[in-house]
Amino acid sequence: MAITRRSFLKIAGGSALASATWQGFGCDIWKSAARRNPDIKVIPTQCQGCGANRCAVFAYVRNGRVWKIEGNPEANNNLGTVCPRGHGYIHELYDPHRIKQPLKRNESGGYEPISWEQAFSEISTQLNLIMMDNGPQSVFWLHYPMANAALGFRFMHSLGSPNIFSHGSTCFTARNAAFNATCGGLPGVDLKNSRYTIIVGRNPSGGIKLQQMKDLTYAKENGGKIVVVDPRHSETAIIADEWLPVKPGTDLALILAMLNVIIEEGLYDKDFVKKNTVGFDRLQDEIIAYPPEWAEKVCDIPKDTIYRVARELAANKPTALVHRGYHGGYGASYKNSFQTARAIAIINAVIGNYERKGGLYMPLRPELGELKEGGHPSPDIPQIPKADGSGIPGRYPAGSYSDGITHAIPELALSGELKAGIVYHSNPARTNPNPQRVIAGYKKLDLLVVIDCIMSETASMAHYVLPESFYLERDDNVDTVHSAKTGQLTMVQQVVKPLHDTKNLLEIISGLAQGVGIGRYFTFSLDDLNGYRLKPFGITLAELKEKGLISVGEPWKEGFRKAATPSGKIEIYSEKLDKWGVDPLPRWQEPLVTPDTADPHSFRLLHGKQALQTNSMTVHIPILMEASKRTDSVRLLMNRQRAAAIGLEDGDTVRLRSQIGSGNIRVRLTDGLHPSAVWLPSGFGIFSRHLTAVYGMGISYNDFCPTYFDPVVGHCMSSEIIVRVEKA
Ligand SMILES: Nc1nc2c(c(=O)[nH]1)N[C@H]1C(S)=C(S)[C@@H](COP(=O)(O)OP(=O)(O)OC[C@H]3O[C@@H](n4cnc5c(=O)[nH]c(N)nc54)[C@H](O)[C@@H]3O)O[C@H]1N2
Ligand SMILES: Nc1nc2c(c(=O)[nH]1)N[C@H]1C(S)=C(S)[C@@H](COP(=O)(O)OP(=O)(O)OC[C@H]3O[C@@H](n4cnc5c(=O)[nH]c(N)nc54)[C@H](O)[C@@H]3O)O[C@H]1N2
Ligand SMILES: [Mo]
Repeated sequence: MAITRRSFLKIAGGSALASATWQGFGCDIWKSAARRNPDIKVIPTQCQGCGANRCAVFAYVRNGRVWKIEGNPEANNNLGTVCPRGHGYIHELYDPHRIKQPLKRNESGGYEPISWEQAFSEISTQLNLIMMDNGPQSVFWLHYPMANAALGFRFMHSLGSPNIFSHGSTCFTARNAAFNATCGGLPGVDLKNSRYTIIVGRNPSGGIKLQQMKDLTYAKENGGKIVVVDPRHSETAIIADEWLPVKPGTDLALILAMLNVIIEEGLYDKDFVKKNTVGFDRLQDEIIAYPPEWAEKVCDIPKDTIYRVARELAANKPTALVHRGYHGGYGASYKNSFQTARAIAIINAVIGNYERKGGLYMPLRPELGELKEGGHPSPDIPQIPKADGSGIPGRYPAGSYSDGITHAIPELALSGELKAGIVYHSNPARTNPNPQRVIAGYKKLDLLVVIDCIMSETASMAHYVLPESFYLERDDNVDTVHSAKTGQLTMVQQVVKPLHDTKNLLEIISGLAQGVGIGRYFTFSLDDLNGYRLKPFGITLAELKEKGLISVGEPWKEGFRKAATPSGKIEIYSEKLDKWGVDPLPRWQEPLVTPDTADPHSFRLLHGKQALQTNSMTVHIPILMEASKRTDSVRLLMNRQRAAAIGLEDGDTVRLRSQIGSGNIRVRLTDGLHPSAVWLPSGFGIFSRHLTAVYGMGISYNDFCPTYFDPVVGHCMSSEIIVRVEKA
């Protein structure tokens, strides 16, 4: 391991000293003095430095300038903290890269500023022509699903198109579909109270979720054990009691073997299994095929470790859990990711931890009020199947209507099925696999409109670019993202007036709606909409704006009642999957590709989050990029022994080649990585020529990833990449 216990203690000791000195400066006194300063306004809002967590924060404004944000201590997702990306992201407000007015592409490929009126009029004229010739389903909408996602659905449903997409097929759709099939939704994890936590391919310290890190450290301080299963010694592994360096793509074998031990040795929760699950007996029949003796040869974790960890997990039941994961391990990574996630949902059921303290629970999402109750009827859902085949038996049966398959868009554009698209808060040219193919597809569209704050790779291809006001400049939709064991309402609230000629999403959509004949669906203001959303709780918009966060509803109570599955129980065996021709029980399945063991240059290419950057959206922010440079993090991790075998030294530049792409990067050698893989931080590889300061900085795993669709949900299998690595 790269980090020995001694060196870890040294680091930990060092930072304790640093924070003691910081306290000595009287930082808290300074902070409370700042709060009392009448020149300083403190306005609650919601950070948008990543779409995933949307932390509730307080923005500090002096002389009309925002200079910092602080975390809201009551917020479930961040518990008073802000991550480096959140601190860095406020600088985008004043960033010269921002789009300052609507832009139209000219003949020579450059952009010219136009008025909003001209943009709305020309875009709607072109949409009308395209829909007249090809039908409304030839128009698609792609968004990062934020609090305002319902507006995109409303717009598309009013037009009559079902072709709405999120980035899910590149992030989480395997996991979501598996938990939906098993327990009818995506549970939360009570890490704080768990006595024994196994985290498989999730890294809340680098793929940041602040509340989870706080909960993990709390549990650890109180004697809980943490086991991290990751081919890489991740930032979360640093605080774990145990790191299991699994062979990438084989977690399914590990979980099946743990199920084997727990079931064969009778360590499961018999009462819970009997009352609340279906199909346990069929799992019991099949699981004998997967003993730890078999699994160790597949996943590289010794059989004795598998026996011990399985027994320890069961011994702590039901106050124990296997994390529900997110992206890296099985969100959209491998051909077997759907079944890996199913096995993880099932192992939690077998130890009876659903709706138990220290286990899994369904977050208490408050039911927001709807526009239709305010006299604004919803458009009908179009009775046309989605063009990508998601949710259609025989194609991608477990795919979801609301996420779709985002990386199918370029294929559907190339085939002529999709003709026009609006992309909101998403950057598929950089975040989808196989960029050459993505660019070819998006370029073939007759009309591409991108709504962003900067000239992303995708915006740089658009016919029209519409600038949304930055989050600190706008109000947005009331949000429930913080809901966990309590329901919580938050919102993005305007902190300063827009600096440029920009609008919020509702204003942009309403502007387009008039010209395409669906204006009657958009006759409300954002304040109206938020008022309807809040109505069921008897809370006014003014109250929410003042407090920034309000908890609503009854708090969570222990006790499993009913799952939102066809049987009302947790489905260990799934009839529905069987009907679709998908394995109804998790069974071992190889990943799609395997490195060539005879070739010392052959590796699997893995990727992952780094604490300083978000997806493709922050690298151009100078303070964050500077931090990445100072920590020298634009590097490819490689196992030290494997590097030695091909004559590489730390810092050497290597050339990576896959079946679809190539690129150069410096290596960082480590003992903390499974020898079969190399690992790339996922924020770099920016190729928008408009982002001059970071153009060409680093490479992205997408440059190497072929266009794949897994057969169950159509996700992109972003870790099924083999690369040859040679000294450049
Ligand atoms: N700093 C930062 N935080 C973020 C984001 C960001 O861009 N930057 N993005 C947000 C978003 S959109 C998401 S989806 C989440 C993602 O959050 P995570 O899923 O936690 O993040 P990842 O880094 O993608 O993957 C987690 C770990 O999976 C490991 N892994 C890779 N392959 C395998 C495997 O085969 N088996 C196992 N067991 N482990 C494997 C990686 O080494 C990595 O350490 O993070 C969110 N938070
Ligand atoms: N290269 C690369 N590819 C990835 C990943 C990665 O880390 N790196 N991660 C994978 C995962 S886990 C995910 S979730 C997806 C995410 O993929 P995307 O959905 O493409 O998300 P982001 O990369 O976060 O890009 C969001 C875009 O929204 C813009 N934006 C930011 N704030 C606002 C705003 O307030 N309004 C508007 N209108 N636009 C805004 C940003 O400038 C950026 O262009 O990518 C997947 N693919
Ligand atoms: Mo994600």
